[in-house]
Amino acid sequence: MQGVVSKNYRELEFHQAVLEVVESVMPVVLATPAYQDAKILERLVEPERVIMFRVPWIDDRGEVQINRGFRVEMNSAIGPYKGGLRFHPTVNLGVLKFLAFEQVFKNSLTTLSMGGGKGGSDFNPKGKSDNEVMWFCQSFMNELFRHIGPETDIPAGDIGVGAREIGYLFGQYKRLANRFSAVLTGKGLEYGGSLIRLEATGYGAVYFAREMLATRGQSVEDKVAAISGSGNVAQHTAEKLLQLGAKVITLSDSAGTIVDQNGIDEEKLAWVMELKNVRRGRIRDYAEKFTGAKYLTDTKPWGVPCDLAFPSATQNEIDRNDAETLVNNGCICVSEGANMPTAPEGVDIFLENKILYGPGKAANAGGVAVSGLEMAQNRGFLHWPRDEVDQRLQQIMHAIHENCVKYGKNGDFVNYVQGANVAGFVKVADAMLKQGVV
Ligand code: NDP
Ligand code: 2IT
Repeated sequence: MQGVVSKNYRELEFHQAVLEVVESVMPVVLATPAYQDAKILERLVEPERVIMFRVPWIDDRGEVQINRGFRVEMNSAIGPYKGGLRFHPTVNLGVLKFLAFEQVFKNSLTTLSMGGGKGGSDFNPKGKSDNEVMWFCQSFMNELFRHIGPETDIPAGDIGVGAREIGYLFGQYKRLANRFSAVLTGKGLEYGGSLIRLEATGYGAVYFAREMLATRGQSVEDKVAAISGSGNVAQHTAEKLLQLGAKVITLSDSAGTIVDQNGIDEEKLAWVMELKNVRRGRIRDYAEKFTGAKYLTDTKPWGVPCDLAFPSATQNEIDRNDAETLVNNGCICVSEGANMPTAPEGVDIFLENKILYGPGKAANAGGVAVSGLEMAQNRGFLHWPRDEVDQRLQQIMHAIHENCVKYGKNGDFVNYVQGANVAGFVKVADAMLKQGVV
């Protein structure tokens, strides 16, 4: 860890992600001399390649703007680099290295053949016109296109990159490469996208919660759920929870939280989707639209009593206090739609209190898993029906849960952090061993 900290100066999120994995897998590494001789851990923390580039573009007023673009190609031991693109002002190399590192183990858990990568830019899509977003995406792809390919590196969406951005990125790739290839996932259904990819991360996080609850003879039905965020993952977590009979009482964005003790039903959720995906508005409007709902400025949802929590916004959104509040208010299950949303001190609280805690690399793996299914369909020139993709997603989330139990069971308690880290690690480490020092 000392080496990681000094060599990756000030990349705090990257240190955090590495430390958590190292703590989990150390007993396995110590028990396996071959891993030590081959310096598997030392190699895992060094990206195979990092690409960093200038993204110049011209805004609607004619002013030149410059952003920074990145792609972190972390590990390709078990498949081509795979992982999303994030467009958000907080994006920097350290954040993308943490996300790429997490992606390596997450993708390993999916049971599919995908290595780990992540990319993005400090571009802020908020308040930009569709044209500005298009110019930016085209300029971003002008450099990225030479580094990606269906057998090399296949990006997808993440924060700030949804259907609109993937469309513009795909269009520019196709134009530059003169090839209609499966180089991105999350594509529109008209041009090679898969049914259920849009919904997959949120649905998967609920399926994972269902698996965890079943180990204690419980179900999602009639439970009260708090969700953070109001983007892709939060919306489809809410949708699946409603289908399974839970009551959803919160959503949020970076400015605050709405609490609706009457429940956010299908109709209200459809309104939120239109607000967020079409009008690109703020969640605070919900409280003005629906009587009985309140808006809490600058507040996260974790103070609202709930049975189930689905952090679905961003990293480190649950600190020690939030975790204590959740547990003290009776929360029995946390399933992470976001990547690393719980700070290490919060994770300790969940584990000490032995609640059902599903870390992001297991609980939100449904998104990238269906990306893998999109790639499989593209390879076969096929388009599977909605039910078939959904069934496969449920099977994958079940398999991930089983694997976490296999490596994380300790007496009658399952430590899903340990389970996910060790299960994800072993497959990648064994592949690296077999491929020699590369
Ligand atoms: P979206 O851009 O669709 O939505 C992001 C949501 O999170 C918005 O409500 C946004 O609020 C909020 N948010 C973003 N940054 C912050 C912040 N710093 N503080 C508070 N709230 C914030 O992204 P997704 O729903 O796709 O992603 C959400 C999380 O899920 C991320 O952690 C992502 O890495 C993870 N994830 C996504 C997958 C996918 O398939 N899309 C797959 C697996 C994980 P605001 O509008 O105010 O910015
Ligand atoms: O964090 C993630 O797993 C994603 N943003 C989805 C990645 C993908 O390639 O679908």
